[in-house]
Order: sequence, then structure tokens, then C-alpha cells
Amino acid sequence: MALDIKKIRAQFPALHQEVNGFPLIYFDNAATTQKPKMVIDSIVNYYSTVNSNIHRGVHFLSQQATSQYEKAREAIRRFINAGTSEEIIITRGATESINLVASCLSRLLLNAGDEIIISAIEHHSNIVPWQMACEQSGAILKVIPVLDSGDLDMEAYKSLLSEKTKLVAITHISNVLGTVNPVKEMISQAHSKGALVFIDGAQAVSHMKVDVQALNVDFYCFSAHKMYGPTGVGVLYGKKKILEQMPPYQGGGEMIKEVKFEKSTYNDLPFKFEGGTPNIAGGIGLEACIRFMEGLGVDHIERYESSLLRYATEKLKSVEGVRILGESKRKSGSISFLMEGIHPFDAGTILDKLGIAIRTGHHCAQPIMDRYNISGTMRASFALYNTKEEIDTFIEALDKVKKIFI
Ligand code: 7TS
Repeated sequence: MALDIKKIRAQFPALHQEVNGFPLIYFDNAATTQKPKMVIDSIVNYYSTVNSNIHRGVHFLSQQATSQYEKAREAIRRFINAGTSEEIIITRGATESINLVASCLSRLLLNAGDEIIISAIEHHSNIVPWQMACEQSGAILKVIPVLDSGDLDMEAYKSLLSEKTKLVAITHISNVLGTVNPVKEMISQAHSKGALVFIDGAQAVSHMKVDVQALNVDFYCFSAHKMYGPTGVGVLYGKKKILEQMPPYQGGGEMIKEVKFEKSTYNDLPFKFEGGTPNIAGGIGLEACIRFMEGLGVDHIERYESSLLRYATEKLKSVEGVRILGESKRKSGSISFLMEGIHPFDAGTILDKLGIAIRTGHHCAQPIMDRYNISGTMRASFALYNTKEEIDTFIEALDKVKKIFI
């Protein structure tokens, strides 16, 4: 069954507006996606009806709010096929999930001379927390290089892996090049050396089915706002036996069993890692966006978006002077490109005048820019509500950009 894109678009209020006198074409989905009405309604409904703090009230509203929040945790568990909801930590987003693990593992596991492997195509959020963990522990950061194609150099990865490797932290999909990394293979190679693996799924969960048990991954994270959900909420999945050993991240209410001035004891999973009042409305909104995606079928979304990406790639290649960065055989979500003789920022500004939203710059991934010896790119990133007609209009707009600057 093909997706009815017209019907889907009708559910996204923000898509139906004009920008600078033109119908909005939103191609900045890797930064954040627009929200369907059912997600917006779930948040309005929470604040208009059951608004209350969770896990602590005997009263009706608190119990309702708690039950909706915990329903979200169960929906997340099912969505990524975790074994138990104790393995689902609800965070502020991918960035917080990575910082949590980096901070806790640097205390639990890392010693001077140990090694952490990341890749050359990571978002800053999956670089800086590991650098901080290295500063704290004396561990050493190693980087898997990227080939011209945008694929990671898997031979180099194999030679970097050793008994010293304590952790491998890799993005599932690059937010710049769109490369889909062979994470299953990389996880099993890391495990054979006894290393843990953290996968940053921020760009993956909206585009493909993720099964953490099939991947056998130790940690996996993502943000709700890139999968049609609200900002300020996201997920950390971790294997129970590792989370149990990890010390807590932040101290506060909710993460404790008992507090004495001499010593406090910590709560059970997952609450041990959820200090303080969480983003309750965000969690409830996250449950709604999972329901939205599952209602359409993640495999249908994946198929439709692949056809969009193929179409956009072919069309872009036909524009003279366009150079696409990263042409891995397995790509998803984003296309980064350059136009000969035109600065990405200038092109982005003209496209905005025509109602087309793309992102320009380094996309919070400066090391990739250094690797290709450029300062930034133009990036078009797609979601399930985008259409081939929008891509045609975008390609025509690029011709207008060329006429202005060349
Ligand atoms: N990891 C990857 C691969 C990302 O693409 C991003 C955000 C993050 C982590 C951080 O997510 P956050 O929700 O915690 O901020 N990427 C982008 C982007 O490509 N444009 O804006 C944000």
C-alpha cells in the first residue's frame, strides 16, 4: 500500500503557509521535522486536562499523567524492540543521552591509555562528550577516516580496534552526507574485542526500522523532534546489565530510593538516570509521534523516502556546476552539495526568498568540512511529507540562483 502523501500533508499545519509569498518547501528535516496535528493535540490535551507531576501523587491527575508518561516509555520500547522498558531512559534529547553515557562511563570504565573510537563523520554531539570523557579519564580518542565516497574506511576501523578499545561511538546515519553506516557489522567487530558500542540514531529513527536487539547494540539514542515529535525530549536505550553497573548521571528527586545525609541510595532502572521533573508533555508527545509513524508503517516511510532521495539526487546531478558530497551506495535522509562559484550561504538566502528552507554551513560537523577542504555545504534533507513536485520546484530555483550569481 503506497502512502497517501496529500492526506499526510494535510495533517501538518505548518506546511500550509507561504514564506516570502511562495508556498513553503521545507527541506530542513535533518535539523528538525514539522509536527502532525496528533502530536500537537497530545501536548495541548496534556496541559488542558491531566497536567500534574508524575510518579509522586496519590491524586487522580498525577496518576493519569504518570500512566500517560509510562505509556510513552512502553511505546518507545516497542518502537526500537528493546527487551524491557527498564532499558528506556527518557532524556532531553540525543545530545543529553550521549553526555549521560560519556559522563557515567568515564567514571565506571575508562582509565588512562584506554581508547574510544569515533568516526570522521560524527555530529559535534557525538564528538565533544567523548573528548570530555577522555580529558577526565586520560583515555585516547581514535577516529575512523572517511573515504571520498562518504563511506567509513572499514579496513582502518578494523586496524584501530584492539584490546585497548573500551568504546566505539558511531552515528547510524550521517547528518551531512546521508551515509548509512554498516552498524551491525561494526558492532559485532567491536564486541569481538570486548568493546561497548554506542550508536547515535538521531538521523536514523525517522527513516528506518531500528531493532536494538537485532543490532545487539549496547547503547542507542535519538531525539523526538527529528521524528515528528516535540523538542526537548529524547531517548537513551542501554542494555540493562550495563545500566545497572553505571553510576547515576545527575542527582536530584526521582533518581533516589532513600536520602540520608550520610549516604543516599539510588532508584531502580530506569529512574536512576531520570533526576528531576522531566519534560512530561514532551514524553507524551513522543508517544503520539511513535503512534503516527507506526500508523503509516516505518517500512512504507522508508520506501517512499528512498524514492525521493533517488529522484532528488538524479535531478541535482543534471544541474551543471553541482557537486554532491558523499555518494555512498547506502544513503538516507540528506544530500549535501556545492554549486560552483556560489557560496552556500548566498544560495540559501536566495532559496529562502523563494520560500525554500534548506540548511547551509557546517551542520555541526566541522571535521567533515575539514576532510573535504570546504567551509560548508548546502543541505537538502527530506521527510515523508515532501514530494517530487517540491523537488522539481527546488531544482528550478537553483537555476534562478545561478542566473543571479553567475
Ligand atoms: N547526532 C546527529 C547525527 C545529529 O544529526 C544531531 C542533530 C544530533 C546528534 C544532536 O541532536 P539534538 O536533538 O540533541 O540536538 N543534527 C542537526 C542537524 O543536522 N542540523 O541541526 C541539528
